[in-house]
Amino acid sequence: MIPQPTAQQALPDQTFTLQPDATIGADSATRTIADRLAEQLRRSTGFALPVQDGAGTITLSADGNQQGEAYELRVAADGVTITAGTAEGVFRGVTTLRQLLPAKAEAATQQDGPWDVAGTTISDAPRYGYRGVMLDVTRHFFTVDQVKHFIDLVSLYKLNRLHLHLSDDQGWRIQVDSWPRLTEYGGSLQVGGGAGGYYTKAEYADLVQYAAEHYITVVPEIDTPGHTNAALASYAELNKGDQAPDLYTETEVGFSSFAIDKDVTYEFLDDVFREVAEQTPGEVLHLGGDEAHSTPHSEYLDFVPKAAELVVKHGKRVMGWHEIADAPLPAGTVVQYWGTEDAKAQVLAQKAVEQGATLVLSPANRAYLDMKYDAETPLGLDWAGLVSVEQSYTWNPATLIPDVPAAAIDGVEAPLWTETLDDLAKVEFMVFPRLPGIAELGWSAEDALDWTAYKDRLAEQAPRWEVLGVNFYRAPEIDWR
Ligand code: TNX
Repeated sequence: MIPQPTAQQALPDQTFTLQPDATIGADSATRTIADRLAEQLRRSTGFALPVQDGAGTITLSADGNQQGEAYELRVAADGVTITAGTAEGVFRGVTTLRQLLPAKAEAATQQDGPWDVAGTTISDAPRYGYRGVMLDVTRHFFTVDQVKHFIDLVSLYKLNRLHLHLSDDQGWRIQVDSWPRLTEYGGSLQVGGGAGGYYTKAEYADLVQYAAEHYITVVPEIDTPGHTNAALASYAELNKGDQAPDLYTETEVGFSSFAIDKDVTYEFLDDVFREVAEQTPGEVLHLGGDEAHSTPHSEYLDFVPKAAELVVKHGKRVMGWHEIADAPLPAGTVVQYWGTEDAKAQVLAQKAVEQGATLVLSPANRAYLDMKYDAETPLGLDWAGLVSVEQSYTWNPATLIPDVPAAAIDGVEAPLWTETLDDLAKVEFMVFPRLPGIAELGWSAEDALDWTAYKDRLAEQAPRWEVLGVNFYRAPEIDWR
């Protein structure tokens, strides 16, 4: 199982077998979760699996006895119960049950039983509240259906944040009514020069809703003041010198910047942040801030507080890449660390914490899913080094950055940049099998983290990915089943 639960005990001689007459019981809070579980198990088992109020063969209940994402799962010969304080906790418990069932339970078509689960009791709760994955939909665009499929896969590992990188040099991917050329023109291309794309407001709302049904909060990122060529190409007035550049479809970074000293820049960001915030039920809006190599540093230090204030004005907490920590930050800011082991990045993380910000850890040499696994990997980049499955798993979020108190760590996030990834099969190849390890670092207790044991649990995921049609990388480090 991944992530490893907090506590698990076997119940000997208590094997549960899902039978054709089984039912699923739910309360009002867990009804939708029960419906989704039933839908999947109907497909694979062919059983009717009616969902009913109260108890069933499998019973889901949010009874208020526990907080947040914690849940209890009991599998015994007479049935399965998942209880939690919240529907979110029940949902996490259902992902555990899905991993306890035979892999063929994930199939899209009817399979033969038996549908056995060994008797067990599990009591589980996460180590960190922020367990994220980032998808860059700018370098290559991914449709709503593709992102939904991505959500299906990542939610299996109890991730609870989907950071969407929505604007960059190569494309602007979310509709903004007050600045329509951002998408009409700025969203038209992608890396390599092919057609890009963008999410209309209705499509984006659908994505946010779909994520919410998987108990995943979307963290939208509008990257500023660098990584902005698509916006600069769409509106000449955002440029120093009022000259719009051409659209950009290559993969250099660090060449673009908003005009820091123009009022229109902040009028623009006020509108953009307002419209994006309106579409964001989550409490955080990410303003980027990375690699602003074409923004003079003194101007960058002026820009960050002004942009941050606009995010706060629209009711959101600021999130940004660690470079923003050089500037004063508003209360409640979340700083995303993407350093390797370089002192400069660590100092910025420390500076963030000294200001009262909290940290989400995405160390590029560990958690970057776009790094090659080894020198032969046909996709990906290698500027942060090669990131084997072991390298991505064997680090401790609590001690990664020296002199940062454990309480300052909100959690972990694995970013996937898509310069070299133009379809979902390539995305899956880079994400699996590394993402489940990052998910485990975010969820499981520190004393449960052990590479040798993890390797075996990871190997057991392969039959599931085969059933699900996931194009995972059969890393030679793992003894795959
Ligand atoms: C750096 S990491 C970037 C991205 C690139 C990525 C490629 C960071 C905050 N910015 O713009 O896509 O490297 O690995």
